[in-house]
Amino acid sequence: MITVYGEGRGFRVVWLLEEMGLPYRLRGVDLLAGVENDPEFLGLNPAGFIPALVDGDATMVESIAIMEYLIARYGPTPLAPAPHDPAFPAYQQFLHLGEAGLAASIYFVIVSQMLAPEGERQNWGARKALEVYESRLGLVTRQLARAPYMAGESFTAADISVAYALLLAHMACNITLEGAERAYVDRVARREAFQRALDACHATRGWWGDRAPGR
Ligand SMILES: N[C@@H](CCC(=O)N[C@@H](CS)C(=O)NCC(=O)O)C(=O)O
Repeated sequence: MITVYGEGRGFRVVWLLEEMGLPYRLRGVDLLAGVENDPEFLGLNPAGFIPALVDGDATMVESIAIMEYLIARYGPTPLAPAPHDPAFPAYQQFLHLGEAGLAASIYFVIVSQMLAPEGERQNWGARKALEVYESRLGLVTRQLARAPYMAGESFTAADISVAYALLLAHMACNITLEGAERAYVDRVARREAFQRALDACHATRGWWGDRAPGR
């Protein structure tokens, strides 16, 4: 049985598992309660961040790497175009841009706003991270002017990567979703697998509340 540890970016992994129809178990990890109180999880990921995945003998971290593993191990799936497919370069680019360009940047804006001591909330690093997020978002906006999804005409795992980052920025940072981005997030969130993932991810659902798309 596949076990996903922790929500946060683990929502991407759960969403992918729902899209692929793979059975899994979600085991919560409460970072706010202090990961040092969760020795079982620290045994899997001594660095203490979520999500982690355990599948038989395989233990992994990094949500995008985990998605690539699941696709390679349990695919093929239409969620990932093959390398010779003309959609593949855009797929690969946006799969990674969703984390490396978008979520990883906005995360430091969020933790600065929510967790930094009062006098350190407005800092150069957080402002730069927001600038990086906004510049990478420009690539998403340009793609949405050309096609309904990140890889073109079909929904793929690149949309799981990018749409999660847009939702994270919206929910945690009040970055308004407008126009094509709003329509895009609403479109992917109407997928049954997204709604099943939201049902499974209690912490995410509790956090997003009524603002969760499709609720
Ligand atoms: N690039 C990683 C980011 C993981 C990450 O930063 N997770 C956050 C919550 S969503 C976390 O665990 N933060 C606590 C920490 O980094 O110590 C991924 O995509 O899985």
